[in-house]
Amino acid sequence: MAQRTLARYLTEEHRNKGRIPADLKFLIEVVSRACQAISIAIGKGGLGGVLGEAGSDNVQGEAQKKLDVLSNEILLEANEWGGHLAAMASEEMDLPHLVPNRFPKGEYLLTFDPLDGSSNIDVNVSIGTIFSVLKSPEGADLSTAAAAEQAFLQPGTAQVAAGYAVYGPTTLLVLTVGDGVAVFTLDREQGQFILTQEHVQIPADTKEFAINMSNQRFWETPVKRYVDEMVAGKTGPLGKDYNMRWVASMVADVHRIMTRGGIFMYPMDSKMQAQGGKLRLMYEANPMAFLVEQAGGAATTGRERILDIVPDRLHQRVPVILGSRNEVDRVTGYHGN
Ligand code: AHM
Ligand code: MG
Repeated sequence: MAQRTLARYLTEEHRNKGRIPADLKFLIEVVSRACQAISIAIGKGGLGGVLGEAGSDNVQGEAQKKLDVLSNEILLEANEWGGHLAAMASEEMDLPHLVPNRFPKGEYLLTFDPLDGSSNIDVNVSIGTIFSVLKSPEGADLSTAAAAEQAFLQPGTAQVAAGYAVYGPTTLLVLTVGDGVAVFTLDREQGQFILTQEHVQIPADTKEFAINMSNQRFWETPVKRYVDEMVAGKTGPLGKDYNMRWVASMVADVHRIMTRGGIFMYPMDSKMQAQGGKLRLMYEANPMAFLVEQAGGAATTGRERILDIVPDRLHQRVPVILGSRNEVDRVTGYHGN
C-alpha cells in the first residue's frame, strides 16, 4: 500500500471528511516543514555550532539556549509569509508576533514552545516543539502586538489543531485536528513525514508515573498522598507496583504516555504558587491536553479540566496532571473534585 504522507493525511481530512479547511491544512504543513528544519539543526549538534547558551534571557526570565532562539526564528520565518496566519505567540517572546504588512493575513493564530526541554539540549536527550492553532476572533484588534494578546486568550477547547514534534532517535510529529491522534515519522531521505500510527489510544490504567520527585517537599497534600500511595507498591492502597520515569522534556514524557500509558504531573507546589505552576498554558498545557483527550486520556490541573481554563494572560502558567484516565481521575479526586 502507498505510504500516507502528512500531506495526504491532511488532504483526506480536508477533502473526504470536510474536517479542516485548506488554509489550516497549509498551516500545518508549514509548521511540519519548520519542525524538519529544526530537526536538521539539532542533528548537527556541536558540528553546527548550535549548542550552548545564547547569552540572553526570555520573557520567563530563563536563560535561552542557541537552539531556543534558532527554533523560534525558524518557526516565525516559515509561518509569516503564507497568508494563513493573523499572528503568532511564542514561549520565547514577550508579545505576539504580528504578520508583517508586506504579507497577506489569514484567520488563524499559532502558538508554540519552539524547543521544549531546553535543559536536555546539550546532553543529547530528546527535546521537541509543541504547537497549537486557534482561530482569530472576528473583529480582533491586531493593530499592535500588545493589543493582539487579547485574541489569544481563548480556552483550550477552542483549539482547531495541536501537535508536537519530538526530536529523539527518530523525529516524530504527533498531531490532532480534533479527529483522534496520528503519528508521523520523519523519513530523512525523502524529507517527508509519513503516517506510522493512527487512532492513538492511551490505556485507561497504568503502572508508570512521571514527576520531578525532588520537588516532593513543596507539593500540596493531594499529590503527596497519591505519590506516597504509588511508591507504597503492591501492599499499599493502590495494590500495584509502579515504575517511575522522568525525562524532563515534556514532549518526551508525554510521548511515552501516548505510546504505552502513564501519568505525567507537574503539579502546583509552594515554590511555584506565585506564578501559578511551572508549565505554560498556551504553549504546553493546552496543546498536550487536547492531544491527550483526543487519545482517550484526561488532563487537569488537579482542580479543573485544563481545556476549560479561560486564560487571563499569554504567558499564564498552570499545574498539569495528564495521561491515563483512571489515574488522572484518582488524583484529581484527591483534590476534592
Ligand atoms: P522549557 O520549556 O523551558 O524546556 O521547560 C519546560 C520543561 C518541560 O519540558 C519539563 O516537563 C519540565 O520543564 C522539566 O522541569 P524540571 O527541570 O523540574 O525537571
Ligand atoms: Mg517547554
